Order: sequence, then C-alpha cells, then structure tokens
Amino acid sequence: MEAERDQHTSPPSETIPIIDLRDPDDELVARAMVKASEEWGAFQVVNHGIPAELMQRLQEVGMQFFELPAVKKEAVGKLPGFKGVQGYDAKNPKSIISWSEHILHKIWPQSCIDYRFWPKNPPNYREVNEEYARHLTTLSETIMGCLSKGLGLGREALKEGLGGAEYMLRVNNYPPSSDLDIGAEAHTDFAAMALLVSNGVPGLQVFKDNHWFDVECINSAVVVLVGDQIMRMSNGRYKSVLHRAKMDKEKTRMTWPVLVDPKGGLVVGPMPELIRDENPPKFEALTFEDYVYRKANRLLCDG
Ligand SMILES: O=C(O)CCC(=O)C(=O)O
Repeated sequence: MEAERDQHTSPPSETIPIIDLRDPDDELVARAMVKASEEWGAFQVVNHGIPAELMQRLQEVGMQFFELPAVKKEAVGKLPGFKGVQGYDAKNPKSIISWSEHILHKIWPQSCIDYRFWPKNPPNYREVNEEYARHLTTLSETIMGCLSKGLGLGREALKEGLGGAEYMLRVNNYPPSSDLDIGAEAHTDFAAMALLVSNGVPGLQVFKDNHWFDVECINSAVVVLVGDQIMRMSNGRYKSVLHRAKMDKEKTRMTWPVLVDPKGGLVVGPMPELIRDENPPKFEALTFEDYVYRKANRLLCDG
C-alpha cells in the first residue's frame, strides 16, 4: 500500500484550506471547517486567538529542553516497565515517528496532569505550557463546536461525546537529515483531532486523492488534523487524514502537535442522533483504550 502511495509523491499545487477565524461571518467560517473536514480531514487556522508571542515562547522552551544533555532529558523519561506513553524518549523502535526524539505529556484537564513528565528545565517550561494549554483548549472547543453544528447537532455534542476530552502535547525534534528520510511514517491519529504548530520548517504532508500534498508553513498558524475518533463519531462524514512528516536536509524541524483524546474509559462511537436506516453505524463503539489496542494490533473490524 505504501509503495503504491509513494508513486504519487510529486504534490500538486493545491493545499489544505486556510481558514481565518477573525472573519466576522461565523456561518461561513463553520462551513469552511466542515467542508475541509469532509474533503481533506485537515485545514489551517489563522487569527485563532492564541497570541503569537506565546507560540514563540512555547517553541523556545521546547528547543531549550532538547538542547539539554541526554542525562537531563532522561530525567523526565518514560518510566521503565511503565505502560503509559508519557515522558521523554529517543529510542522507541516501535514508534511511528521514525526519528523519534520526543516528549509527550498531558496538558489538560488539570486532574489528568502528571508533572513527573514535564521538564523542570528550562524553569519557565511549566508556566508557558500551562498558558498555552488554556488558549489551545478554547480553540479546540471552537473547532469542535463548528464541526458539531455541521453534523446538525448542538455546539457541545462532540466535546460531550469525548467526555470533555483530554489533551496530550507531543514535542517532536527532527534533526537535519536527508530530505528523503521520513520523520513520521504515514498514519492517521488515534485521537479525535490534533492541533499542530511547527517551527516553520516544512515537512508535513497529507494524503488525498492518491497524492501527498505539502502543508504550507504559515507563521503562527495552527494545523488541524482530524483524527479517528471524530471520523467515528461522525459515522464517517469527517475524514481522518493520513499524514506523514519528512525531515529537512539543513534545518532542525520541530513540531508541537496536541492530541485531543476522549476521556479514559469512555465508550466512543457513532453519535446516536446521526444513525438512521439509511445511515447505519459504520464503526463499533469502543473505549479509547480498546480502540488503541485494537488498531495497534490490527484487530479492528471496521474502518
Ligand atoms: O511532525 C509532524 O509534522 C507530524 C507529527 C505527527 O504526525 C505526530 O506526532 O503524530
């Protein structure tokens, strides 16, 4: 399958939609998000309300963390024998991120945060990330509200269907490498969606109509990648986008995707309000943990 897809790597000039959230016509903005989620499963938002200066600080503290000596980074490493995914890691051979120096930790809600996995160095890492989480959750709820309305449901429907959602930040550090090297293998996200910012070095690609398309780097934009859970809740109306990341020959590429996951233990499946005789459920309702286990072990019966 991958080999077949790779025959189509010269990306056409088209790219994912760019949506300006400062547009006073809310209906138009919501319709643009819905269309992009149906056709691409991806779009970028600009003028989204997260201060550019905060995004700059988020990038600085992330960069400063990865510049530390290995022993300091490993101080917040994944726990040995610990089944969870949180913490710093540079060598997980099973990761879809082929070059896999990264740190992962939950950022919201407060009750699910485990500060053991948050860097203590640089010292302002926590303050900056907490402020970012506050802004990012607001943006995420705006997007979920528009997508809920696009399904003919109330604004809160997707958020409530996720049990309020849990937010996990992943910071990826891809050092310079052959630009033919894949930094992150082609995958769709287990999550409901991912909201990603980058340090401006291109590399993210999304797959549509048998082609890989480069995602343009726009200063201060947030890339929205619809994931598996929104596809399942919408009974397939919104697309979970296949994406991958290439490395850059000369520059270090860094990205900050925030994964919007369902609350642990909650069963997630097609929203009952969408199910009709002519639109039967296409996906099985599962807890997120079961879903992750089944997808990772290729045991899913649907999708
Ligand atoms: O780094 C990127 O551009 C994509 C990263 C990604 O897909 C991931 O972390 O799951």
